Amino acid sequence: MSIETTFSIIKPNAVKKNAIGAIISKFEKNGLKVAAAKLVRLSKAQCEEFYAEHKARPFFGELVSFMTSGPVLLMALAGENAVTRNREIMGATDPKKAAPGTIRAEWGDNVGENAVHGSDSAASAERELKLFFKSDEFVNR
Ligand code: 3AN
Repeated sequence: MSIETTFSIIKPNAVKKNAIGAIISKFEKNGLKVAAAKLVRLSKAQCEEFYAEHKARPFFGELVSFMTSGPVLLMALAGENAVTRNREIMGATDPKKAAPGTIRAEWGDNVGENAVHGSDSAASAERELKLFFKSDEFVNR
């Protein structure tokens, strides 16, 4: 059994829909626990650093502007194979292609405004968690 911690963001469109509770409930029902959480409004600089690998992509400006458009919930999610499990619960990047019952199928609007972010590997999770949480903000339970 491999217990991991991954990084998750409930994006501005899902926060606006008042879906924070319903989305966390999906994670909890599927074996993930919230180990840290904060509701914040990200700055442009924070988003640009977070999405640095997408800097050259044509949608970068749109992505940063959307992610700074309203509050987001930043979370650390812990559980068995948390990185992969979180990606399964989120569904495909494009909500139109996301499997029924996944978060993006239910609350995503389009490929940019797709309700949630989740780290794509253990290495990304480590980098992303460090960007937004200090070590004393995690709770083991
Ligand atoms: P994922 O978040 O599923 O790992 P990536 O890494 O391909 O997907 O994309 C990172 C983020 O960039 C996505 N969450 C999405 O919000 C945004 N994005 C990806 N493709 C597009 C696109 N064609 N137009 C607008 N935003 C996009």
